[in-house]
Amino acid sequence: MQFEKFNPLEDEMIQVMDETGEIVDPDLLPELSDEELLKLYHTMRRSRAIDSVALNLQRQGRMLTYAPNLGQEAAQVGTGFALKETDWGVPAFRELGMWLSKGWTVDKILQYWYGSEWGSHHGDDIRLLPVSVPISSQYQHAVGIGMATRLRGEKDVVMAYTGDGGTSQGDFHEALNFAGVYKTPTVFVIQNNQYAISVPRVMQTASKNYAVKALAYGMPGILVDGNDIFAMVAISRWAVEYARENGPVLIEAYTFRMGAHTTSDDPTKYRTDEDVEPWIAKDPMIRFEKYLINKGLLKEDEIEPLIEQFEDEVMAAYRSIEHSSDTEIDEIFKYHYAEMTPQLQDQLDEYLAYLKGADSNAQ
Ligand SMILES: Cc1ncc(C[n+]2csc(CCOP(=O)(O)OP(=O)(O)O)c2C)c(N)n1
Repeated sequence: MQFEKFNPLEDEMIQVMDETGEIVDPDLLPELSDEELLKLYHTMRRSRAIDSVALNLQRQGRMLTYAPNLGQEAAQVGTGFALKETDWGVPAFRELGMWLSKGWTVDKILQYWYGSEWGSHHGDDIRLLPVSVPISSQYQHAVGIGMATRLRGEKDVVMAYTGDGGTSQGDFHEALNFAGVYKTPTVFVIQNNQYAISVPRVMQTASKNYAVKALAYGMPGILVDGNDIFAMVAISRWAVEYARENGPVLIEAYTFRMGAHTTSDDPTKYRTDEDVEPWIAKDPMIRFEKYLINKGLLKEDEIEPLIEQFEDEVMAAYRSIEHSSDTEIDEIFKYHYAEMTPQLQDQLDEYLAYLKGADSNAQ
C-alpha cells in the first residue's frame, strides 16, 4: 500500500522517466516484458495516427467535429493498460488511448466520430461505456456500476475519466462523495490537460492541485506526470488493485492538450506559442521512443514507416465506414431501456405521425 499515504498537499508529482527517457525512479519502474513495452508504444502511436487522419478528414469535410488527444497518449494508454478485461472503462470523450486498450476497434471509433451511434455498439464483451458528452455525468454512472458489482459479489474495478474542467461540475463531487461513503471500487482519473476549452487551470480551481480534492472524500489522491508512460502504468496498476480490495482512488494525470479542444476550436485565441512551447519537449511519445531506442527495442529509422503503416490502417478503417448508413429515427427511442417505456413509445408514434404528415403535405 505504498501510495495510500501519498500526500497531494505537498504538491509533489510522481515521475519515473524524465523528458530525456532516463529512468529517474527505478524503484517505481513497472515490470513490463519487451512485448508489453511494444504493445504500449504501438497503442500510443496508433492513437496518434487516428488523431492525425481524423483531423485531415475533418478538414476535407469527410468527418464531423473531432476531439484530438495529441499529447495525452501516456495518460490514456497507461491507465487503460492497467485494467483487466473484466474491469470497466467509463470515459468522457477524450480517452482514445484507453478505448484502444479496452478493445474498441478503430473502424468503430471512427464510425462514432463520423456521426453514427452504431460506432458505440462495440460488443457486450467489451466493458466500456459509450462516450459521455455531459461533463462528469459519467462519474455518477461509474460509482453506480461499482456499487452494482459489489452487490453481485463481484470484484471488478471501474475506471472513470474526466477533465480538469469536469471537476467544477456538481456530478464530480456527488460521485466522489458517495464513492467514499460506500467504498466503491472506482479509480477516478482526472486528465488535467490545463484547459477546459478556453478556460485555463487558474480559472478552474483555487486548490493546490486536483489530486487534493480526494482528501475531502476520504480516499487517496495521487498526482502523476501524465506524460510519463511508466509513472502512469505504475500508479494505475497500484490504484486498480487498491480499488479492488479497499475502495476508491483519485489520480490526477498532469498533462497538456497540444491541439485544439475540438476541430471547432481555435486555441490561438486564448493561448500563445510560449504556453505550448515547454510541453513540446515533454511529449510522452518522444520520451518513450528515446527509452525504447536506448533499450534496443526500437530503431530511429523504424519510426516513420510505423507511422505510415498505422495511418494507412486508419485510412482503410475509415473507408470501411465512410457512407455507412444513418441512424434510423426509432433507434433514438429504442435503446434507453431494455424495453421502450409507454412514454417513449408515445413520443416515437407522435414523431412518426409528424413525419407522415410532413410527407403528405409535401406531395
Ligand atoms: C454539463 C456540460 N456543460 C458544458 C458542456 C460543454 N463542454 C464540452 S467540453 C467542455 C470542457 C471540458 O473540459 P475538461 O473537463 O477539462 O475536458 P477536456 O475537454 O479538457 O478534455 C465543456 C464545458 C458539456 N458538454 N456538458
